[in-house]
Amino acid sequence: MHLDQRSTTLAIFCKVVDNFGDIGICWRLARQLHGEHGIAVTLWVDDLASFRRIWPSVAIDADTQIVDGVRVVHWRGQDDAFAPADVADIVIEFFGVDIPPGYIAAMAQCEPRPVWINYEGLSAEAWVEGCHTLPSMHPRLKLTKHFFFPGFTPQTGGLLRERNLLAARDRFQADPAARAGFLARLGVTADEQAAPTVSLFCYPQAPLADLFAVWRDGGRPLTCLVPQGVARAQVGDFLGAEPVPGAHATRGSLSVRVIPFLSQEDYDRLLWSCDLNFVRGEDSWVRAQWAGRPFIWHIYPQDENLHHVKLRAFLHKYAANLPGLIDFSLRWNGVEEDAPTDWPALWTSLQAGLPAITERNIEWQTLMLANGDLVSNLLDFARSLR
Ligand code: TRH
Repeated sequence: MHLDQRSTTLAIFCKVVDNFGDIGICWRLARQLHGEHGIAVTLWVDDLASFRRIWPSVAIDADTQIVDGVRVVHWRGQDDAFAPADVADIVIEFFGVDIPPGYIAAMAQCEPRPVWINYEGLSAEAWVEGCHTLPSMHPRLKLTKHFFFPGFTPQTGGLLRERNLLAARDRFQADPAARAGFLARLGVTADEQAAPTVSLFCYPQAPLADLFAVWRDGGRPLTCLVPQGVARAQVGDFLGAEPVPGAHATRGSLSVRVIPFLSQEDYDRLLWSCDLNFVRGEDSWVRAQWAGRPFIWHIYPQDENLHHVKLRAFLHKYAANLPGLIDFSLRWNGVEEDAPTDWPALWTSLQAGLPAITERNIEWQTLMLANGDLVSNLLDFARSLR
């Protein structure tokens, strides 16, 4: 049976491990599958409160709800029973979460079997290409799961990108009034808007106090916009106040303002509005690449510094000829801390490299566009299995 677009059903199982990346990516995936491909999507989420942070129209007490055409089910546990009729044509387990055993048992009774995909994390490491689309047989049941990896090359699933994203970005960035109105809506004053503006989204252990000191003593005004909840302790220390939306302070050349934690769509507008974006994890990292502005990536920390390998792999591919960006990124991520970090020198070198980084972003986007968008690639792969 071919996966006819009009009748295809798809289920995504998402557990919010910590932070917002899991639900951020799954929600983006679900919206695009439904909105651009007409697929009937059911998104199973365990933590509706986190979901609501990035999409305010989500009800946190509903067992089932329709949000933007996507059926959202509150995933409460592993004990539910399912019939084959409950099983979708395509089943996606995000980051290898354990799908309810009853659902898997029902999958094994379906004829034809559903396409079962383990959606993996994004990495620039070379081994990803060899694992992308690999099959894995279920130990007991007649079921096969396939690994699907986002990535930066044609031998991977590519990057998530909505069909209208770049056109919407270009319209916004070509319209100073759109930026002014958007930032004003967040409480950013005209003076703050007039200075070079940085958005900050990082993990709490970022060396933020050091960077704030460089910006404070830099001699040229700089505005830093921080969504609520980001690096709360260090931002609070700088402000000398609770880092709640609207809290702000200017010390020396640096103005820091806490803005509300934004919807996913407004977060894109923030990235499009700023001259430099500090991003983290996976989804905001990809959004920064599509925003076309220079960005610094704070990678999700892993044990035994495994994330350092992943960071270097990306920097090697993206920033090979941008030494100022590499040096700054490594130190921002706590790599190569053998000698004391000269933050003023790192910031000066990064700033000097911004024109070359902007050039590289244009080239990088062309390369990424050539890989196709992840959702189309995923559907093509799923159809190839049926
Ligand atoms: O929140 P994160 O650190 O999520 C992490 C990473 O995804 C990591 O890879 C994963 O292993 C871990 O979760 C479990 O960073 P990320 O991936 O950028 O996800 C944040 C989401 O929140 C993203 O979709 C952007 C969105 N966001 C908003 O919607 N509004 C905001 O104001 C901000 C700052 C982010």
